[in-house]
Amino acid sequence: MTYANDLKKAAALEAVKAVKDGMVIGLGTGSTAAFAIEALGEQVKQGLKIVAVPTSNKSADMAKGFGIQLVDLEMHPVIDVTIDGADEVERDSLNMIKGRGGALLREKIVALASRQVVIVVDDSKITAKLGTKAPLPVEIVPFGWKTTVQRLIELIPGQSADSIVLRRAQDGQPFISDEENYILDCHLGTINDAPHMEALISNVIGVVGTGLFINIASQVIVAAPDGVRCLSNS
Ligand code: A5P
Repeated sequence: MTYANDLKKAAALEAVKAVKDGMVIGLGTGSTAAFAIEALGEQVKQGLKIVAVPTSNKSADMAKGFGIQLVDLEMHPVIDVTIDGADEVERDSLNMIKGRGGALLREKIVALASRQVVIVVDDSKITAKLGTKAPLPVEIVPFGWKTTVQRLIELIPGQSADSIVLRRAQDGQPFISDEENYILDCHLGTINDAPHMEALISNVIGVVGTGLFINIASQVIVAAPDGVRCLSNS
């Protein structure tokens, strides 16, 4: 295991301490959340009784492999605890950019249905301002996608065709999300007012959701070389 993976695992193991018998758990997506799914799988084998709502087909497959019972939001509209990763976390606000793994839409739906959202990251993800480490993913419907890109370029100051890029799969075809949409990676630079940017982009016709998660994290567990710490707004 690499050192980076050691940190991700340390954060994930701290997060799963919040999980108790009888809970409905939201399962995040990405390499850090995967460590949490694995740890929960081990606890389920030891007798932990939970049901879980996955945020992606990939996490669903992984959870099934570990013997975790999956349910959906129709059966369980309120989730007790969701454990998920992030691409960037703003230190003071705990606002985030998510969606590098393409699961931003389901991740946001699950997070907003959760009483508690525990984010697990290594310390490389912590930033003073969003937009400095990761592009902002924006999920859009495929129909008329170039028109949607043009609207975004016109709407967001300083943007061009080079800064708003259609995500592509390895074969060069457009990347398709689990909800069968396209994803734009928006290289906006520093986002000074994340709530305003979220409102601006969300209002564009064709946009299904953005990777800006505003006031959603309950706590952020950060693993660093000198130990694991918990950031919280409350
Ligand atoms: C998935 O769509 C993302 O939101 C992930 O949660 C995010 O990319 C973090 O992934 P890693 O833990 O692999 O960095």
